Amino acid sequence: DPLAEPDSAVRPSTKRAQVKLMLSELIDSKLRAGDAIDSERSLVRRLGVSRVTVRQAISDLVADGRLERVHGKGTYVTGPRVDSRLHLTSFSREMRARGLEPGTRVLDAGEMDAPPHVANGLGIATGDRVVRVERLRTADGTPMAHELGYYPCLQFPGLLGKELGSLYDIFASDYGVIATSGEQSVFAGAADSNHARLLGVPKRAPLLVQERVTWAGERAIEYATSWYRGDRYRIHMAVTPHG
Ligand code: 16G
Repeated sequence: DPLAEPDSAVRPSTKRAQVKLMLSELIDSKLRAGDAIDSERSLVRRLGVSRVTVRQAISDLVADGRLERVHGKGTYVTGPRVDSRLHLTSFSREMRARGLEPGTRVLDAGEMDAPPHVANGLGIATGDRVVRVERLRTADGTPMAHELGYYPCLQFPGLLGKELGSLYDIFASDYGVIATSGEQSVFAGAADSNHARLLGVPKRAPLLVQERVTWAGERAIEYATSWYRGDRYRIHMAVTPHG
């Protein structure tokens, strides 16, 4: 019975916590992202605990984001999360800083009259022309985020004719525009069928939705919404005393 021989003095007291710790050690030492863990049945047999206990321990690890259940298939070790600091940075830079190769698939790009919410965010008049860019962002080929951004035509003439990889790089190199500040909000969302398909996650999987207005000095240059995979991101922020 592997649970009967504690290898350290601080062994959790409940069977559920013991099985959780054991599985988590197994994940750290022997398994990699994408590997399946043994079936419940075989864990029950190997560990000599009840199926309920195994199920609870697995649920705890799913809740912690270490495992994910794929319906009808099994339970898998999740990939590492990108710890996103709430700094003003671009997707491309954030990924490169982590040794991941950023990628972009332009899903749609065109010019349009700014709808009211976009005009409002950018501080321009409704109907002013904006470029709308919809992109799928990848890291080492894995879909990470779906981004939809609006950019004032007045500030970025000819933007549509460019290769829309890193927008912030284009803004800097081709327009001399550097993002200097932003207002961002983060809220929870769930994948609809479109996001599920684009991001390769199950329908209703949790997403982190981020809305942001980005400024270059006094001018708003971007109104963007990003849908980040909830299983690949953690938003990290430094907190300081208020007032
Ligand atoms: C980030 C921004 C997005 C911006 C993009 C530029 C958030 C939530 N979103 O993903 O608004 O358009 O970076 O990255 O931070 P790029 O230079 O790689 O296109």
